[in-house]
Amino acid sequence: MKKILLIISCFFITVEAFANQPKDWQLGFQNPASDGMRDIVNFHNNLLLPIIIAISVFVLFLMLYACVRFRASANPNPSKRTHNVTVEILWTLIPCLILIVMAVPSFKILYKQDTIPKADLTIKAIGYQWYWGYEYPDENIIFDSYMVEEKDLRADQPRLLAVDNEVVVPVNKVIKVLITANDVLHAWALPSFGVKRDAVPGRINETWFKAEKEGTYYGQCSELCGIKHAFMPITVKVVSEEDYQEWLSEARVKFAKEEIENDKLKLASK
Ligand SMILES: [Cu+2]
Repeated sequence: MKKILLIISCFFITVEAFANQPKDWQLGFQNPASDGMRDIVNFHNNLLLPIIIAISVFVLFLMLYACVRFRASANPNPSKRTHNVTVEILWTLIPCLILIVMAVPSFKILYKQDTIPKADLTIKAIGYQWYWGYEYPDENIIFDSYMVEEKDLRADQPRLLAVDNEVVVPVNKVIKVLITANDVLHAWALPSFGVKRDAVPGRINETWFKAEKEGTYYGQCSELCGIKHAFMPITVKVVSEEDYQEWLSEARVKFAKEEIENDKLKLASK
């Protein structure tokens, strides 16, 4: 009963309550937090869903109609007809037209996602088996981001989604993400931003987002990459410009690239 009430309440609670991460009994997409994701959600809700529902209802009607109208008891002598040119032209043309109607806005969204505006900040995400490494090339920052084990979770951290070192980015800024991998294919995906790109070893893919709301956003590796594929989440913290500058000054010391490289050199020479 409780579950039924919960499902029903899902339809009425404002979207705001479902921000940033997947929820129990969730239907549909996570809340959009960028323009790109809003386009995707609108495209899905206002165009794809109505078409899909209309086709399903129509096919169901045809099936029921055929079952009743042409049942054996009412039709002792079944028709032997095999071809009907008009019907065949129609059932080829109409699906083509439906596909064209869907393709036009779909390509519009794809092209919009593909054109990266002038970036305010560039970050680089590197997929490893099985964690993500991040670099802020202009800030000389580099760090690894591991999932927080269940036993170590803080009360506010979701299971299988929280990481030890989050990516921190300022709100309302164009963030360009360079994505690559070091071993096998991974994919860097953040549903709230409408971002998903393969991380391919030896090649750099790029994407971008502009987060409109402060908050913590969760994503996951979305390319089957091995036994711990499910345990390399992505956490992006969107903060105000001041908080970002504060984080930056700490991170420049804590995650300084030279320090880490020097450490590795020291280890190597030992
Ligand atoms: Cu992966």
